[in-house]
Amino acid sequence: MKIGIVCYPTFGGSGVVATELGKALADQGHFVHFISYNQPARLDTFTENIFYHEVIINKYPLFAHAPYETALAGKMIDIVKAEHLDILHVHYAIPHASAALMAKQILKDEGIHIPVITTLHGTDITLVGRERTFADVVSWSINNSDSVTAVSESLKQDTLEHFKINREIDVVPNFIDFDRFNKKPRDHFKTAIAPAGEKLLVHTSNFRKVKRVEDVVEVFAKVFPSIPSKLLLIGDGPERSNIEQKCRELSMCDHIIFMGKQEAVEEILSVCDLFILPSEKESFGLSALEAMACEVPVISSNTGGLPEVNIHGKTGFMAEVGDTDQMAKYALELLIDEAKLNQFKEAALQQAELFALSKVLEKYTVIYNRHLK
Ligand code: GMT
Repeated sequence: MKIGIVCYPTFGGSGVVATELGKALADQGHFVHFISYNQPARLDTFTENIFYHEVIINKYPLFAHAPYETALAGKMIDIVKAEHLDILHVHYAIPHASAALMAKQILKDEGIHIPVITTLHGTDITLVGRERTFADVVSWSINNSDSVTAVSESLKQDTLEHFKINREIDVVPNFIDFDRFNKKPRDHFKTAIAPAGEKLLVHTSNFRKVKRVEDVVEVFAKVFPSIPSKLLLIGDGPERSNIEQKCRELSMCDHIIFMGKQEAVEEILSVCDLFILPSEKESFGLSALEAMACEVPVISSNTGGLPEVNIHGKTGFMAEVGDTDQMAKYALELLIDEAKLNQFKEAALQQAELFALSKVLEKYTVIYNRHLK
């Protein structure tokens, strides 16, 4: 198959899932063409059947805002025709789905049929997509795609509840590549970060408001007096200075390490004891799954698709959004009881195995095959 994948090129979850999916499809022998405004962050090695096509918008004095959607549709048309693509798989509804449908319509007028698969990832439905300016376009794009997938049952229900949807949505969960995400023996690294054997709590995200990273700091500040520990914050983003301020207010700066954006996040996860994800909204929580694959239990909020990933009382615990007291209690329950912590670590790995790449890849190829002539 020749597959066009449209995604955001950033470290954000939808871009990561799209890129890893493309790489896995290429491993199976398919030809994969990525279309985006930058080279996807995880597309970092040369593979002979993976191609990257950049969407470039020339500056023009009239453009207060660059017309990305039009440029993207134009690029899709060009690549579908030049590379004889069989399918376009777009990740994140805005503006990828509507741009793909514009491309589809234009190609149809030229006698070319191209099926469009749209994968909904989260904030395209639960946050930004709901804004009045976007909602009707999102509904239309969902209704007119050839297939639509959502990364969790919760996201599917959210979509049906908040948009005018008149079609089926398939749930295809996010996945984990165990070749990369597994617990690695990195004792030297652990000794360097936690020389006195401190417990390591960790959080990774893009530091957007929706992630509530300040709650992570609060949870840590409530755990710290009872157990020698450190907090590792991986990532960066718009809330960084507010988070730093929170660390200062709580006098926790000496025990919290801002690690910035890290490529080899699995190396760091491998030496950690507990992953904290207190998001306001989270359609799936890929970062939690990555932690679990590295045998790190999760303390999360009970929101969106998180209960489908983090099993309360087994792979970690969940508390209501903002309830940092309860999250800290749960964290301590595990951190002070080594046997219980180890039991949760094992269960986290077992749960992550349900989302192994091979199982999920199959679901996408079944959907693609539905639309091939
Ligand atoms: O969570 C983010 O900030 C990134 C965002 C994205 O669209 O890139 O992630 C969303 O998609 C991920 C992959 O499907 C999911 O694992 C995340 O839960 C989801 N984020 C939210 O719903 C807030």
